[in-house]
Amino acid sequence: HNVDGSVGPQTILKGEYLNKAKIAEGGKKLRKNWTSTWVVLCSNRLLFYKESKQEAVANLKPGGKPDGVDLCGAVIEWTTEKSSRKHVIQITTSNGHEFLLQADHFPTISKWHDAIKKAVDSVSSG
Ligand code: I3S
Repeated sequence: HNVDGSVGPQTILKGEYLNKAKIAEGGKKLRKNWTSTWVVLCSNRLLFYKESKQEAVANLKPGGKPDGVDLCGAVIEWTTEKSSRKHVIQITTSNGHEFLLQADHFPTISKWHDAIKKAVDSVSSG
């Protein structure tokens, strides 16, 4: 799945499709809606695209402005309570947005968990 989803020199983990659900915005609970999202990790941000760069090119569309999450001060944790799905991680941003990310293949989501945690730790410590 590691086609070139690179978005610049800051990219530290290339795009991959993960299931994403936003469950709170600014501390306010939202109705959960799982969607397959192309996720790219940069040093201080997690970006969500509707489609991979390859597909955007194939569809002759610009990449579009992605949804993004500021990782500074964010908390990332495994959760078994927020979903009946397996292999779910929760990201809570400093401004109270909450996201779930999930993949059926455990090694996939585990790799993203570890990479996001590293990014959070390094961007939050200074
Ligand atoms: O936490 P919830 O409310 O049980 O999440 C489920 C709902 O989002 C459901 O949609 P509806 O509210 O339209 O029924 C989804 O279809 C389910 O996938 C959600 O539960 P899981 O356990 O899959 O996260």
